[in-house]
Amino acid sequence: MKKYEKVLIITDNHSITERFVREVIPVITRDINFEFACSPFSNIEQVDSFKFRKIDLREEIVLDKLIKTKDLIISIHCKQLFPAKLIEKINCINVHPGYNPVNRGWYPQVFAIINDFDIGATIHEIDDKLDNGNIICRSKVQKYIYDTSDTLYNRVVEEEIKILIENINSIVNNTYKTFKPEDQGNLYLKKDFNDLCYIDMEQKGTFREFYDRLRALSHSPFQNGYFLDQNNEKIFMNIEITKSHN
Ligand code: 0FX
Repeated sequence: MKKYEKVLIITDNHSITERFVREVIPVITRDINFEFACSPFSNIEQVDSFKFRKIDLREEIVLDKLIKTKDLIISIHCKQLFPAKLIEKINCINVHPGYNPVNRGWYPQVFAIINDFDIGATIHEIDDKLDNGNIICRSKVQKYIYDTSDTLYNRVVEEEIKILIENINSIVNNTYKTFKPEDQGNLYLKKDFNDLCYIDMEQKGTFREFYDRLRALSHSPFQNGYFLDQNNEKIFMNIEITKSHN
């Protein structure tokens, strides 16, 4: 198997990429020519010595150049879809903040809280469906009754870094093994999250359902969950949860 030499990291997440540069690249046991890119709408310009160029994966000319010049593309929370032409020609790998196939799609920890799903992190090959390709590795994290979206998300990100460190050499050396996801799992999109944010004050349910909804939507500094007041103005809600230490 040919080892990968010309690797593109494409991302829209500054803090995880910073950790990739500081914690993951140093464990790689040979020199790799990394290039970094982000989406046209991203504001990442540089992490350490790596300058980012903006890449629009909808442009044919961009795809043709990538196909000629790269042999591996790693998406670290890249918000663009990978076109068929690209994934047919180059091995593309995705780092996903969810445990596939249980948590495919948008903001996995939010839907894990709402549905009481398992949650974790996955590295997988990219195929023509969202977060669906063959799995290189995945790992679960604990989910607690006192988690909000952000405490759970932070735990998932730690797991992503951990599995990246454990698997990066087999990925760049092309010695990794994969397995197929067991089933289609669950897929949530950005629209599902936006729908969840509107809280209908007349909705009936249990206190537990409301508690889960509010903690799933509480992620500092964001304002997610809201209801509409008599003037149709949005009133945002966040929950603060404190666990006693006795
Ligand atoms: O980069 P990322 O952590 O991940 C998202 C998707 O969840 C993931 O499935 C996809 N592969 C990736 C490309 O994009 O998302 P983020 O940095 O925009 O947000 C991180 C967390 O912050 C998110 O899980 C929930 C929270 N958040 C974010 C925004 C922008 C909110 O609660 N509300 C928001 O408006």
